[in-house]
Amino acid sequence: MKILFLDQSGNLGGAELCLMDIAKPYREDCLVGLFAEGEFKKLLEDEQIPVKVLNQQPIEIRKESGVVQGIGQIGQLLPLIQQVTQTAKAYDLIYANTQKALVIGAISSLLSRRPLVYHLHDILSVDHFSRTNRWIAVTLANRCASWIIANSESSRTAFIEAGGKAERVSVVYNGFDVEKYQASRRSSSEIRQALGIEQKFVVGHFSRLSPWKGQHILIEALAHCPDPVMALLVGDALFGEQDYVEQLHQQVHALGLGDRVKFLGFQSDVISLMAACDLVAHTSTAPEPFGRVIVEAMLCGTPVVATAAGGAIELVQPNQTGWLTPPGDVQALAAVVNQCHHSPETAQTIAHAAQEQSRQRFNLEEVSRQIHEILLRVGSR
Ligand code: UPG
Repeated sequence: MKILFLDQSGNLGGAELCLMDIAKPYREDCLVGLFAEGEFKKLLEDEQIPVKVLNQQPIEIRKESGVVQGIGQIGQLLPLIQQVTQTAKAYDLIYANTQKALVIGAISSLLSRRPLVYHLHDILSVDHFSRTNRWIAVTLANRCASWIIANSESSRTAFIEAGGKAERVSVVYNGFDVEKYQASRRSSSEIRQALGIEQKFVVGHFSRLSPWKGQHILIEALAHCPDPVMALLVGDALFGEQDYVEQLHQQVHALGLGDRVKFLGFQSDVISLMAACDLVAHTSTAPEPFGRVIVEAMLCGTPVVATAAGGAIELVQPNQTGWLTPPGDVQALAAVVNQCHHSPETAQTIAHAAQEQSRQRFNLEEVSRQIHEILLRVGSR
C-alpha cells in the first residue's frame, strides 16, 4: 500500500518520533510530506524513508488561534493544498499526523479522492487548544477521516467529548523498538563521569522546554531535596518558548540551585542518558496525551515518577511500575524523589517490573501490526 504521510513539523517532537517508527515498514512505497525544514527531515533521510518538504512558507496558525486569525490565514495554505492534492494522486491513502496536517490532508483527501487516516497525538481539551481549533479538528475528522488513531484512551475520550465520532476511533499506543533500549547504551558511569555527576542522585527530565511540560515543578521540588539530589534537564524549546527558558534559569538562580541543575539542550541519544539517571521525572501540568518519556524510562530500567493525568495514568501503575503525583504538586514530587534516594533497592525492584511489562505492552512490532490492519481496512474500502 502506498501511503502519503503528512506532518507539519520540521522539529523532533514526540509525534514525529512516533511517525518515524510507523513509516519505517512502508519506506519502499511511501512519502513523508513535511510542511517545514528541520531535523525531522534529516532523521527520516538517515532512516532511508522518502521525505519531501512540501511547503516553503512557515504556517502561522497556532494552537490558540481564534476564528478570525484562522480564516485570515487560509489563503496562505492554498499552494500547499494544491501541492498535497497533486502528490496524493500517486498514493492510496493520506495519513495526517498533526493538526495542521489534518487541515491540509482533509481538503486534499476530498480533492484527490484518497481516504484519510488521522493520528491524534493531542488531548483536544481547553488545556491545550482554543475552542476554534478544537472545533476545526473534530469537524474535519468527523467529515473527512475514514479512521482516527488516538495515542491513548485519554486522547480518545477528549476527542469524543469534543464531539468526535466514537465509532471511528481506535487507541494505539506508541510503539518502541524495545531491543534498542537494551543494546545501544553507552556505559552509565562513563556518562556520569563526563558530566561530573558521579556522586549525585540524578533526576532526569526529558522533554521540550515548554510551560505545560512543567520543568519548573521539578526545579521547585529540588529545593525540598538534600544536596546530592540534582536534575538533568534534557530538551530544548521547540516552538519559541524562549521566555520560559529564561524563567527557568532565573528560578534556578533564585533558589540557589546553580550547581544542582544542568541544562543539556536537545540530545539525540536519550537512551544512554536515561539509563544513567537514578530517576526520571515527568511533570506535565496539563494532561499528557500519551507520554513517550515515561515508557522510554521504563524500557531503560530507570524508575519513573509521572503526573497523574491523561495518558500517564494508563502507563503507570502506582507503586508497582512507578509513581504518580498530582499535577503541579511540588511536595508530593519531592517526597517520591526523596523516597527513591533513600530506598534505591525498592526503586530498582519497581523499575524492573516496569521494564518487563513495558517490553510487552509497547512493542513496536505489535503496534505496527495494529496500524497496518487499520490501514488495510481503510485502504480497501
Ligand atoms: N526527546 C529527545 N531529545 C531530547 C528531549 C526529548 O529525543 O532532548 C524525545 C523523548 O525521548 C521523547 C520525545 O522527544 O521520545 C518527546 O515525547 P513526548 O513528550 O511524549 O512528546 P510531545 O512532543 O509532547 O508529543 C505528543 C504528545 C505526547 C505523546 C506524543 C506521541 O504531547 O503526549 O507521547 O505526541 O504520541
